[in-house]
Amino acid sequence: MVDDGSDSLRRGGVPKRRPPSQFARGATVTDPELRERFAREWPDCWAESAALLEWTEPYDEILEDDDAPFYRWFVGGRLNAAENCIDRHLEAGRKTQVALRWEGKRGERRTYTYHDLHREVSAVAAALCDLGVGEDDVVTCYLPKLPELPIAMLACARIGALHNVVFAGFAPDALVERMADTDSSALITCDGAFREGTAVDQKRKADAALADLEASIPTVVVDRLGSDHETRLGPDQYDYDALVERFDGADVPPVARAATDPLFHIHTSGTTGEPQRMTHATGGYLAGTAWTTRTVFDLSPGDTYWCTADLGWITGHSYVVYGPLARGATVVLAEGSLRYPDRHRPWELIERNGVEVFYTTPGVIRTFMKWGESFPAAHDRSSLRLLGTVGEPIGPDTWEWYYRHVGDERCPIVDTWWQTETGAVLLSTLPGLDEMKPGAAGPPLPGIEAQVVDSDGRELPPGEPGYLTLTKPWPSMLSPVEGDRYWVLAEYWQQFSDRRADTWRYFTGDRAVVDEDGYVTATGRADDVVTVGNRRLGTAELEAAITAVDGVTEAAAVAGSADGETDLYVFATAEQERTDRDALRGAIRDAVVERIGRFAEPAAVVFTPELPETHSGKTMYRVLEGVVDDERLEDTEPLRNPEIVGELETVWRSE
Ligand code: 6R9
Repeated sequence: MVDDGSDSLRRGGVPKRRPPSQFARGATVTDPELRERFAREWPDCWAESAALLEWTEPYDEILEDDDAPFYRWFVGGRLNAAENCIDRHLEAGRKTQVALRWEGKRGERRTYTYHDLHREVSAVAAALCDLGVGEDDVVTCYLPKLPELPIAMLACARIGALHNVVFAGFAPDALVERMADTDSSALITCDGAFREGTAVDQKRKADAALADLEASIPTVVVDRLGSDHETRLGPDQYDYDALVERFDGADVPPVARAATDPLFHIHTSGTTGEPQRMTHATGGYLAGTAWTTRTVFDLSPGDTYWCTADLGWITGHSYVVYGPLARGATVVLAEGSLRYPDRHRPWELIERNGVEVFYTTPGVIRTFMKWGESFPAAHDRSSLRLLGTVGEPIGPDTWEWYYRHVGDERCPIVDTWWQTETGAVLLSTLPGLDEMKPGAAGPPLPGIEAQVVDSDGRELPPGEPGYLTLTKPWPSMLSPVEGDRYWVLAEYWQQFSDRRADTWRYFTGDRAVVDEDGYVTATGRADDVVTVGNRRLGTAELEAAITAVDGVTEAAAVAGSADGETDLYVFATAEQERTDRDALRGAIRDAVVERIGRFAEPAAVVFTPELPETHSGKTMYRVLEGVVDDERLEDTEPLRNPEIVGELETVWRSE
């Protein structure tokens, strides 16, 4: 049985849902003409996003396109991101409001008011200056989800240094690569972390990387493990708490940065190929994140908000730190796994903190689904007002479960499409205004223009899958440093632009389909391809054919050469009730043959409880390829669920 979800998609026939009226009545954005107005007044409309910030010097020009596609936003303006995220809230009477609520893995709780945040950020900023860090220097932050991480990021921003956050789970080699690539002049890390109860040595990894870098780099070490664990500090290594104590009360005036000055570097997710260095500019990035935090996440000053993303991912930058703090919200930060000490943790966190807006990935929601609805049902979730999802397509079933069992059908869901490169959400419904279509992210936000095109760059009609492109620049867009311009041009701008006509079109790297109402469904990366029998196949299409089979929840297709010849292998997860695996296998083969062709018939279909996923919720194909080719993957640290590797090897062997 093939459940043809894609046909209804083509017709735009997915059942729509109106925003729950209770939400719509109190929504921040209620102007039904917003899109039209932004289209009419583009690019001047973006002054509205800049108006959410405090400027040290006003800008002269909203958008300068002389050097397109290296657009410059809010030219002439000056501002400081940390001042916008902290100081101005103190002046606005929010000194004692909680800015950050942290919950540690061992049940610890720490609360920072905006005043506390100001004090500690200033102390760390003073310490960094004392260590020789100056404006435009780069500081790598290699920390897990501790309050010291957003504090370190904001301390950098305060003095006009760039932060470069590296996911704490990465191995020393990955850290070396990212530090060298950004020419980092300081490092902030910690002694260790607790993983499911046991202490893991973080500093050893940092030390290994530092030894490799062969340069003396001042290193600040946060004490996470406590007094039971002795940490030896080498030369040029400093204890974080001692520095904070020493510089407590320091007055560090925020450095007024040009709007076009860089705020940070971040590397794009390493699902495939080399990590790529991205850079965001201070003014446009902050305007874009603050604007979408208001319009998409409906956050107002004082609202309580929880996003499960790691801070090493762009989502953690834009929607844990900069957007919500620029809005003056209360941000919940939860260290560690959502299943530790037990599966009640996420719901307890929501209940205890009165979380109003919750933002996570389809991967996390699928995990919640597997655990069952009894977990959320056991807790008071009445504080929730809005739910969000990001990182990969969310299937209609997962969407419905989230809507019903987490949001009790009273909370709209924003399915937010965006990328490291875009800095902020670009496709999403406006939660108080737009109808929702489970499975489709939504129309472009006001001021954003998107088109799905064929390989020649011609716009495709609704229902026809193609490449997702953006035809107008936007404030939070990538702002590459001089040395990155060449590859950025080649990677994102070359493919679909008409340079002679000076019309620029940004290529997202995604495949997508748009429906008759202008709702876009991003279906997967265009570059996730497998080559079988000399044919390049998009994994997105293959997987869509497979997940359309009734009973199949997720699928990943990889090429491998288990038997000496290159073949296609499918890894799939099935609904729990479906025990008739052989019948399902048959249905999957039939679906692939029918939709793609006989040449693509998989050599094997392997069922697994979960697919290996990165921390940002993307299937990690390398792990599956390793299983098929019998190559042990050494570095499982980019994985959210490393325990699945052993399991995959077992199911693979028993095939
Ligand atoms: C924020 C983030 C970007 C890629 C993007 C796309 C996928 C993100 C999505 C989505 C479908 C959504 N993606 N949001 N696909 N629906 N709502 O994820 O950044 O790590 O750079 O990944 O993620 O493929 O191109 P990043």
